Amino acid sequence: MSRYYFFLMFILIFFSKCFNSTENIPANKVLPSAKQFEYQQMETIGFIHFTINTFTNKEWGFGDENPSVFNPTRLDVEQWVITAKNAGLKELLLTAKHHDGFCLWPSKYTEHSIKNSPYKNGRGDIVREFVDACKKHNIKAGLYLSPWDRNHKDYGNPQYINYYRNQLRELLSNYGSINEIWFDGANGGDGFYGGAYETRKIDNKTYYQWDSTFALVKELQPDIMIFSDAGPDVHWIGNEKGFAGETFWSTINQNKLIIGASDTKYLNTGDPNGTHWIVGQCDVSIRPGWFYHQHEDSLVKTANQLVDIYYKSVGRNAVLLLNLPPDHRGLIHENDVAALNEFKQIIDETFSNNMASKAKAIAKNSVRNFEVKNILDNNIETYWASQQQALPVEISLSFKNEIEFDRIMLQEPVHLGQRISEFKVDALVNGQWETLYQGTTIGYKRLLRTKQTKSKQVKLVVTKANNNVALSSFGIYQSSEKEYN
Ligand code: FUL
Repeated sequence: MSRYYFFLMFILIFFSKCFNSTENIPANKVLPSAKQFEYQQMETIGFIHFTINTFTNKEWGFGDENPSVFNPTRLDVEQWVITAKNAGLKELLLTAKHHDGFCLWPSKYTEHSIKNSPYKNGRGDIVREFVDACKKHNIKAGLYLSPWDRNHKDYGNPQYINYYRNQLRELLSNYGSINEIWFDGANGGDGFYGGAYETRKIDNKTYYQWDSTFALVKELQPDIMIFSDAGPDVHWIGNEKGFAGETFWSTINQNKLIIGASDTKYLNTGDPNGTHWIVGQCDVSIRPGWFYHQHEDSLVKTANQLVDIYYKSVGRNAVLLLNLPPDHRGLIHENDVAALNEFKQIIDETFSNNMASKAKAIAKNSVRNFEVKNILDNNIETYWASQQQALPVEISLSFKNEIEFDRIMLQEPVHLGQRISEFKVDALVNGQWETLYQGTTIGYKRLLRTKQTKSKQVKLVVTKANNNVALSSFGIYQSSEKEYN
């Protein structure tokens, strides 16, 4: 009996070794954490800029505002969450405290908060309402806690760091699971500072003692994603337009990054030789400002502008963080909701029909268990991989009947690292190969806008990569008629 048992075990181990997925393909040195991989797959998330500025019509409050002006009359946090959800956003981040220092929760460490406002007669807690609404509608919740605080008397002194960490403790201990914490790098200098009315600049490198603050954050919420100019989990893309670089690596040298003082060009491209994996995040507002201003009601970005941003963020291997600032009623304005809904419709119409799913995929030198059909199954975790490092590598899709298209989607299985740095897409048009697109990086997702093309055969040619080429998706689509209208 036991002999058979051992024999059976041997056979099982032998086969599991033969079919073990990662053994055949060398993984890259720098890889995303499981949580970063999951985070990237959210693709689009939203920002909610809402505070005392909404009522004073400012972008940066000075810190001397009277809490009595904070008085939303029809605040409906669920409307924010439902609006975001309808637009396909998977997470919402709320400005729990912006640079003016006013807190949307009744912090016990300051009087400059919602507890001294008319909202719910001082008994309100918008962080609580927000987190609960996110939970109810199954969307992740994140918080923004501005390090720069123009209200606090101690800002600029070491005591302020204790205050800041106490607030972090409140937010990360009392509100359940928080998916992301957003650390801003701004410091404009002047402020109220407890009545001092002066300019206080800090040393970006030393003042906040970020290392120990990050450690505290992870201690309080081990799964949280930390965003800042320098990561460690997610980094700023270097502009507030929502555009990642056309070449964008999720790898970067963390020691070259300083919160509040990083090279924005470097943040925008990442680094093929980067030592750390940090997801790129493209933040942009649906309006010119981050906070609501009535005079911007006619300046809401159009659905087509949002679509363009989508191609330049999600379509360039980054996550899109779109700001939707509620107005003084406490609602996301009708114009914003309309633009967002139309944006979602265009994206859905474009990407709902992947013509490649009817194609026959062909590639030479596949590694066993990583067959080329894996690029057609809409699953980032399954992929085709090349047995050899020799380049170029070609993956082609052939169709029974001619297809007509103008959009292409490519994905690398980035849980094995980011590899490709030069590629082109060709199509056979009237018997001749034509190059539709030449590009550099692909990463988690690359979306290509090509000219309108009719063809029966389309191929991806990879000419540069830092390891065996692996591809998890090759999709072909026709853009919605609503685009550019
Ligand atoms: C910036 C801030 O100064 C803006 O007010 C806004 O919050 C934006 C997202 O980040 O650095």
